[in-house]
Amino acid sequence: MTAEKYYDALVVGTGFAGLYALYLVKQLGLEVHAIDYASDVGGTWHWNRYPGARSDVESYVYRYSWDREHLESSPWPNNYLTQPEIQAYFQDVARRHDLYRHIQFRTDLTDATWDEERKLWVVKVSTDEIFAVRYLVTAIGLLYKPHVPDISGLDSFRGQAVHSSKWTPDIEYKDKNIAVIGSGASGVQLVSSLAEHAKSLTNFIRHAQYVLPAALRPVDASERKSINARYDEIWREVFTSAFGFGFPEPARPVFSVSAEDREAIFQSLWDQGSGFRFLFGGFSDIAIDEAANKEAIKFIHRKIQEIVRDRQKAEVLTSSDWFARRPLTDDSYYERFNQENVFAVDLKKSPIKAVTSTAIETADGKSHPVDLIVFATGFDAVDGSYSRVNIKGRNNQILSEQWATGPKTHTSASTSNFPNLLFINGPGAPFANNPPATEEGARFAADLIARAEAIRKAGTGTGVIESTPESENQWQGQIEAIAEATLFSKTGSWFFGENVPGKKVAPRLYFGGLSRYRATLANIREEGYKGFSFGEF
Ligand code: NA7
Repeated sequence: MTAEKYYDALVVGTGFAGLYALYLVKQLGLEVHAIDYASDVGGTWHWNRYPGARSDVESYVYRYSWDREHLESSPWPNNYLTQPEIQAYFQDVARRHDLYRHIQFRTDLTDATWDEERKLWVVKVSTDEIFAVRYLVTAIGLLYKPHVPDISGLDSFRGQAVHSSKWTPDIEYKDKNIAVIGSGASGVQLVSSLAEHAKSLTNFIRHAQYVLPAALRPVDASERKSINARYDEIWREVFTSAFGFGFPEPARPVFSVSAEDREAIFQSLWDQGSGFRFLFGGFSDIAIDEAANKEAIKFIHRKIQEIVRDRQKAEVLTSSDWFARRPLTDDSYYERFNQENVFAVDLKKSPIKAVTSTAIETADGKSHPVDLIVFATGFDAVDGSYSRVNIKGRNNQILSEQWATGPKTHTSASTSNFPNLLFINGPGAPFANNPPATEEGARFAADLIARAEAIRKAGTGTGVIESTPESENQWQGQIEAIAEATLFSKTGSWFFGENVPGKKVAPRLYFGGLSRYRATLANIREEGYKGFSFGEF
């Protein structure tokens, strides 16, 4: 039998959330170990390495806020970071803070069982090792488990088929007939980059989206210097804003200004770039008010008409949904459809019927010859990252069964029946710029552990962290009420689990904003960690 290896804490995942959690738990003086199925740090940014993969949050706030020296010195040449640049940043962070020696790569979490008697998690991993740990800190990503639709005949396809998050550098795409299925953040970037080299590229689109320009540009030394000088102010603004993207979020409703001013503001947002900025950086009510949303839609539709010359392609690219999904950002997606070898297929009109050995056949009788199929079809998101693992809590409760009617957590940190199991950036996390949002979650998890350790060491309790079902219902109630007040709830997406057939439809993220989330956590701390218990005697 394999001997158990004991650690005070095990951190699972080494993306933004896990790497910082590892850093913080290490600082508590605990014996901490981390595992990651990947071969290096980076989380999402390790896996999503398709051509054109790039962050759509500006470089100066797409990073950690807490290492001032690194913040000011780590290189970023453009206003948006590419996947290789982000991966290099993670590697640098891990090296600077001596984190690598705690991380075991190529190791997947498969099972975790709570041992009530010993008050430990017994964790099994893909290497057949067994860990016994007091705290199980999971930072396993919002978007990890690929969603690949079940398409008839796919097995017979003789070309290459790959999900966007499984792209490898050896995949040949130059001079190939390429199909990109999906038009979310990944699909849009893939179309934009692959079309440059493809023999032909066809984007199969079920719901067209709204793609705003990035306005990608170099950042020179003087701009960088002025950003460095303002970092305190920048992070203060980030952490006290609703979405944390580094731009102001005016309180001005769309119809509080004249039509002429509105047009000028939309144009300025368009020129500055970023889908997030367009949604949140000009007006306060685009994501919540139908009439306001329609004004934004009108503007974007007009841009599509202006850019895309072929009327039929433009029609396929024109969404009839609310502009209230995750906003998309890309400089050349729409332009690509002016290439004669780039096509757009409307899957609502002509669904995919089957894949043959050499083509994708659609219901309108057309056969689209294809050598490479890229499934940019998204993920079994949020709780999907957990349902692939067998997690058994108190009284043999299975986590995926407890969450079958939709996941519930107390402020995204923990869930009842699963003592000392902590989530960072899991269900109930704030919808916001990811690095600062995960920083909040990681700091809170570390604070919970510090509190539990203090109680345990003082002998006033077991130090077993648990949230109450009441506190979870309250948090989920807030999540639902806020989501319901937004147009996000009126457009299907992974935010609600609607992208995966059979998945319980329920809001999975907190749309109340980063600053409110931060304030909630601060109040909980001040009120003696209200809603959590620590096994006090
Ligand atoms: P998304 O945003 O979930 O997009 C997935 C896309 O794939 C979207 O266009 C879907 O169409 C499409 N899709 C999903 N299933 C199918 C089937 N069965 N047939 C055709 N098309 C399908 O995933 P991404 O990887 O682009 O982005 C995920 C996140 O990563 C993103 O939010 C960023 O935060 C980074 P639909 O719109 O559902 O009709």
